[in-house]
Amino acid sequence: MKLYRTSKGVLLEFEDTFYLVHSDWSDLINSDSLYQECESIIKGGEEIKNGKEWITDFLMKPIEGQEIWATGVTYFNSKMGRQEEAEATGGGDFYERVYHADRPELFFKSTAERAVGHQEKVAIRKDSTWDVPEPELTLCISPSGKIVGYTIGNDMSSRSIEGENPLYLPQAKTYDRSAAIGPCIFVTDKPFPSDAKIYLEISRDGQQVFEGSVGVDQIVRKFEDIVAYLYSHSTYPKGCFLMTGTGIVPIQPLR
Ligand code: DO4
Ligand code: MG
Repeated sequence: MKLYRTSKGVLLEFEDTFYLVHSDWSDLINSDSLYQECESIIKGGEEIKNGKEWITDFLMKPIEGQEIWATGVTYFNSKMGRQEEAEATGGGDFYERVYHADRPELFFKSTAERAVGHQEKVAIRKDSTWDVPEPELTLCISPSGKIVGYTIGNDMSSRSIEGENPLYLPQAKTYDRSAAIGPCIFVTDKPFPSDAKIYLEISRDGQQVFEGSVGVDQIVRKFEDIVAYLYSHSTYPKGCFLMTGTGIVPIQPLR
């Protein structure tokens, strides 16, 4: 089941049919029983015939006041890429250590206001010479710490700033339009499909300059463990989104 936030109202898509949802977006995605609520919306049967048009023409980012957090170095590829680049500046060891440690890397990524939605433009810093998109499975987490849904996130990163010194990470990661999220929230009562794959294609002027893919089963941590660290000494009254790290690392600066 997929939930979309549009300027005409909230829509639930199930088996190619769209249903109107009468709840406020944040109240809805903050519910610990989101899956059951979606089931009753379908039973209610208020179908919207031109739902496809709503999600094409009136789509909004699926986030209102939630914070976006991110974890990293959760895939071997990310650990290796960053380790190599930080070796020159003496920071390589941190990535090796965090990859194996109990405590995950967690960093604040974005407020809802700074983030953009599906097919909106992200930004590249003017003071950066190497920039990559990081396509990441993103968890939608309720205020109680329950994972209620999933979406797609782009953790845009300045690799040149991050590579210069790990202490520059907040500047490499957090700036206006550095996070993209959406298009929808995928709701399931089963564990996230372990055979799901993430694909990335980068094109310049219509020419493909990079493509890559990774299976989400390559993540070395359990989602619940990362969420436990995130929620251990912080509250999220409006819920929160958590990007789960990238496994696709373009190695060359692309021009
Ligand atoms: O430690 C740097 C950031 C890691 C990251 O964003 C990722 O692995 O996705
Ligand atoms: Mg990342």
